[in-house]
Amino acid sequence: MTTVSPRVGVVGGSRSDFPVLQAAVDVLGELGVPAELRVVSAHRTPDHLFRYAETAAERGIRVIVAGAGGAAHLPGMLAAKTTLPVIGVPIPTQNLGGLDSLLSIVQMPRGIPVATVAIGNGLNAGLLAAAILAVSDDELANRLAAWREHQTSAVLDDAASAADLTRGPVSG
Ligand code: RP5
Repeated sequence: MTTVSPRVGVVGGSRSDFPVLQAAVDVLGELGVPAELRVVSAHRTPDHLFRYAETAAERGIRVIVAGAGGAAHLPGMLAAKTTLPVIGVPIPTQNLGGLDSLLSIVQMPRGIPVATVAIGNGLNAGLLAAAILAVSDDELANRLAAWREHQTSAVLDDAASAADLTRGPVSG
């Protein structure tokens, strides 16, 4: 049996982050990009975080998507330990709606960048990871362009249906 090495490492601070992060894994799957989904916690498993970051590139990982909620240090700490691009996903939180996660992730100090998507937007994290890989992968770039075209058609179809509804039933 041959196993395909993941090119994108999708990690969350807790399994409770997985519903948001699954959207990244799913769209990467649609685009034919192998991805893994793991728990890596900055606070509960800090040594594991260091190991993950230090070994990611040699395992074939090219981009890391990291979701965390609240005191969301996971994306920043991963970025501090690897030069692979890191995309942070602010996870929605119960008391502060994920604004806490967003501000924790987006306010990185100079020298250690983390790309940050909108609160709860795992889909965009997956698409951005694919776009980064597509820079050096023409076939993936074509699949990404097709994905975008399909999205555009779906939006136009919806708009056409909505226009039909506002016109009401055809008489005569
Ligand atoms: C963060 O704490 C995780 O990223 C998660 O979003 C949040 C809550 O974790 P659980 O209490 O659900 O495990 O580290």
